[in-house]
Amino acid sequence: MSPKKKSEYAVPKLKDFSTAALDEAVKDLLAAVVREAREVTSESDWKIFRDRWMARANGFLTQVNTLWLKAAPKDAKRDVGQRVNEAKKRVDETIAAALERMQTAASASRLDAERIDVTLPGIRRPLGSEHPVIKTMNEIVAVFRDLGYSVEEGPEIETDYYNFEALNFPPNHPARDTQDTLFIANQESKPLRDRLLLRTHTSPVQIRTMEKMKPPVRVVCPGKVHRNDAPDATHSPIFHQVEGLAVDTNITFCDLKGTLDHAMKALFGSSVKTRFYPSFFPFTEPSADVQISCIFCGGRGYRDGGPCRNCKASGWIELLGCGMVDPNVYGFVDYDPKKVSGFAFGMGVERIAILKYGVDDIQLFFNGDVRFLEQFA
Ligand code: 2NL
Repeated sequence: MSPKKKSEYAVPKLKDFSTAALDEAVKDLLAAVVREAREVTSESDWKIFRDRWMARANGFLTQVNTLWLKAAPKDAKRDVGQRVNEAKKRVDETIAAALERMQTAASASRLDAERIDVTLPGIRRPLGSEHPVIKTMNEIVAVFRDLGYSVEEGPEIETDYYNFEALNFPPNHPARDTQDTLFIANQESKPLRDRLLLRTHTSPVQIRTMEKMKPPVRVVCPGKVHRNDAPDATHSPIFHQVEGLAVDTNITFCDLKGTLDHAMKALFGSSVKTRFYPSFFPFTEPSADVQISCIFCGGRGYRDGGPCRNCKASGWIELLGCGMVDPNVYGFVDYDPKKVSGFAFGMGVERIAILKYGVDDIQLFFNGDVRFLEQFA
C-alpha cells in the first residue's frame, strides 16, 4: 500500500440494521482490512495502516462505533454491539498479524542480503615484507649485536652541536662543507650550537650515548640520514647509515681491524679480505677507509676475460670509513682521553645492499616499485 494512496474503503452508513445489512457491512469491512494488510511491506506502511484503522480520533473502528453502534435503534443495539465487537477483534488480529508478517519478511530479506558463501576462496591480502635497505641494516646490526654491542637510536633533526661541534668540526671548518647539510630554516636568531639541521650522519647518537654512559661503551647506531645531494644512480638525499663505537681502556687499532674484518666476513662471506687505507675524518685520528676484496671478481681484478668493472680492475672495493676516536671528541663528553681509547666506524647501508644484491641504481630502493621490492621478500 502506498502511504499516499487514499484507501478506497469508507465506513458506510447503514440503511437499516437488519442481520443481512450488518453481515454485508461487516464482510466489506473485513475484506478491506485484509486487502490493506496484504499491501503492508515496511514498518512505516504498517503504522499508517494501523492508524487508519485504530486512530481514536477518526479511525475506521471509531467510525464503526459512531455510524453502526451509536446510530443503531435501541432494540438492535445488543445484536449490533456483538457484531461490532467481533469485527473489531478480527480487525485487531489482522493488524497484529500484518506487523508480524512484515517483520518476518524484513528479517528474512536482511538475512538474505547478508548471506555469504563460505565455500568461496578468501580475499588474498598480500603480505608486506621488510624493505631491502632495512633488511640489510638489520643484518649489519645483528653482526655487531653478536659481538656484544648494544643498539641506540636518536633524532633525525639535530642541533649543530651534536652533528658537528662535538664531533670536532669547529665552526667554519672546511670539513663541514663536505657534508652537504640540509639546514632547518629561520634558525639564525639562535646561538650556532642550538641551530637545527637534518643529521648528516648518525654520529650524534654516539655522542648522546657517551653523555649518558661511562666507558666501557660498545654501541651501534643505525638510522636515516640526510644530505643535499642530487639523486642519481649512486646518490640519494636520504640514505641510511650504521655507525659503531667502542670505547674502553686499551682499545687499539688492532681491535678495530679485527672487528671490521670479522664484520665484513660475516656480511659478504668468509673468503673476503679487508685492507685499511689511510684517510681523513675530523672525528678520528688516525682514520682509514676499509676496502674489501672485490666480491665480483674474487679480488683478481679481471673477470670474463676483461677488467672487472665493479672494482675498476683494482681487486678492491671501498666500503666504509673508520678510525681511532680523536681525543678532542672525549673532551666534549667528559671522558678522560688519558684513561680511555676507542675506535669508531661508519658505513652506508644502501652501498652495502647494492653490493650484496647486485643492484645497479640506488633509486630503485626509493621508487616503491613492488616488482623490485618483492624480489627481497
Ligand atoms: C663513513 C665514515 C665514520 C665515524 C664515522 C665516529 C663517531 C664518533 C666518534 C668518532 Cl661519536 N667517529 N664515527 C668514524 C669514522 C668514520 O664514517 O664514511 N661513513 C659512511
